[in-house]
Amino acid sequence: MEDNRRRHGLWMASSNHPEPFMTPTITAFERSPDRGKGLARDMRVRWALEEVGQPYEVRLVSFGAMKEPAHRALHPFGQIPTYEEGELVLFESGAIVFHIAARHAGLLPDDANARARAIAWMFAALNTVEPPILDLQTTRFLEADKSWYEERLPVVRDRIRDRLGELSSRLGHTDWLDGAFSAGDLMMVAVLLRLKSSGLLDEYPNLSAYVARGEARPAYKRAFDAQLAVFTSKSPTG
Ligand code: GTB
Repeated sequence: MEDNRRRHGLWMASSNHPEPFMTPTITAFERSPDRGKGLARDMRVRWALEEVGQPYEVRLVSFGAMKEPAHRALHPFGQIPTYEEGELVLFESGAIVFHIAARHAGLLPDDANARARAIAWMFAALNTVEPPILDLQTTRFLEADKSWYEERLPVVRDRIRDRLGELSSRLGHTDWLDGAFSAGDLMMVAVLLRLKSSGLLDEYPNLSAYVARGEARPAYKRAFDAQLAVFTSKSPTG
């Protein structure tokens, strides 16, 4: 971590003793609709911060507050997560994770080509794998009362299977997508986790094992516990 910070000139210049980054603040749901399952997109940001060992603060926002001007100044679409670090304000979980990975050691390889490939996997997770998964969630939660729901559901599930099959073939018997664990794996696992309740992941044992490897990482567990604590401390039933 230290070498990477020096390379990017991010040590505090006035100090004899190098200081870490300014503590970033992220936003998360005050009451996540997933009831602490770690499926909201603050989870991937928390995980990245935990992987690189960067402490962070969390500001919880309600659905109402997300749409107020103060939050929209940080996030034009009135969503979470956001990321504030000094004067820098970011939105979009992909951009935030990339920023964290670029500024700290641990999530992107030093080799330039391997680094570019890890970034490509981040984009693949967000642009190629996540969209059909989001379609399934939209269909299940917002379209279940439509006359065509029963016909549409298998079509949407098959589109996900197409992507999972391709990803499964590429992963093969390896632990991670391209050598050592990277931000590409972090993003891919975060995206695939949203399929857990669908049963689709179980059809691809190597992908299930891949997701389990991600979940077994100590940094993932710390991030998961932190977001769960938000839910359990707020839940009327504890
Ligand atoms: N592309 C953006 C990013 O990657 O950061 C998408 C951000 C986004 O969709 N944020 C959601 C949000 O703020 C939270 S994560 N929604 C409120 C709104 O749009 O008004 C999406 C989410 C919500 C709920 C669950 N869940 O209950 O399981 C999972 C994921």
